[in-house]
Amino acid sequence: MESTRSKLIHLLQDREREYVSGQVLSEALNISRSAIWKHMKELEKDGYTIEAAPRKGYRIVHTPDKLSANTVKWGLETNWLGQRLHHYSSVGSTQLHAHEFAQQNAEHGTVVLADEQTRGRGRLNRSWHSRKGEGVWMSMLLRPEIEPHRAPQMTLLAATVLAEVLKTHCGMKPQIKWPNDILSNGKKLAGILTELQAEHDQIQYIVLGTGINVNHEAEHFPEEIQSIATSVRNETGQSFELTPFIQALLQTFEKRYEEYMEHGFQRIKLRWEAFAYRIGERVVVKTAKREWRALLLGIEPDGALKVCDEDGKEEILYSAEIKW
Ligand code: BT5
Repeated sequence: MESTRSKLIHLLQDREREYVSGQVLSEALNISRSAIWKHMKELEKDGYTIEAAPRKGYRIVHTPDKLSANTVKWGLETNWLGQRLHHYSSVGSTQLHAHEFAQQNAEHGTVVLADEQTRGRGRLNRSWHSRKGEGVWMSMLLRPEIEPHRAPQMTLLAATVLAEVLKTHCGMKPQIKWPNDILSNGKKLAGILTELQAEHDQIQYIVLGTGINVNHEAEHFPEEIQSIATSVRNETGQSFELTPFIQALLQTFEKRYEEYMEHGFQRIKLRWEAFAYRIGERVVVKTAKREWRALLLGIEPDGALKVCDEDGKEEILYSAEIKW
């Protein structure tokens, strides 16, 4: 059902605003004209407005704002990312669904989206607040042919994509705080969670989760994060439709991912540096064992963090948090 429907959308989309006859559609999809009609009724349930004219056929006159697999795929210019897309109104965590799909051999590029997460998660079992309809709560299933030790580069790659789209699509000036935070004016706008499944030195798959606060008003955040969290709307005074924003994210991610696969991390590093937060400044760094003041020197060619302590001793960190 799903793939016929997305083919149907593509056929109508190729001839945007023009009628496509039931005969043409039924031949292209190899289904009866009454089956076409049933699909049109399903699309209407998703919020599409479809005009059916005798002897002319069908055309889509309005694509809904409502998030659904169909609305995201309508007009999505990617080759593989999000071409298999699952949308839910409410889930515990999109990460869990993506892991399940991965274990059922779902394809590279499968995307899981939800309007709301009731148990959204951050790193180290922290929770991620995911209010209904106001943000992008999305997990991508990736099967990159890279060594497992390079997997953290995916987080940095995703961070540059988020920053790039927030800049071009929303006119913002976001900053990336190593490794996985996107900030605006020092407050957290988005977070990334990269989960890896590897065996025998080979990546089985990666589930890359992104949470972006888009249309929240300040008071929509729970009290405990009100002083640290922000949203696109909070920062720009404008609300944004989620569908085109998600499409821009998927399109940009696919482009940058292919660039990374072809040319390696170097180009991503340059982009990352253009958005980097507090490079050359003194910060507090925290690892599992200690917390200390250090100068943030930047990132290494492999994406690791380079800092210098107050005695001038340089250190390269693979896992740490920049506190402030
Ligand atoms: C992250 O963790 O920043 C990763 C967030 C990833 C969320 C996505 S949403 C789609 C997918 N499905 C999931 O279940 N997760 C992924 P971390 O660096 O550990 O930051 C977590 C901390 O950020 C929390 O302890 C809070 O202090 C804060 N926080 C929680 N929700 C927030 C929000 N909506 N906006 C800003 N900060 C938040």
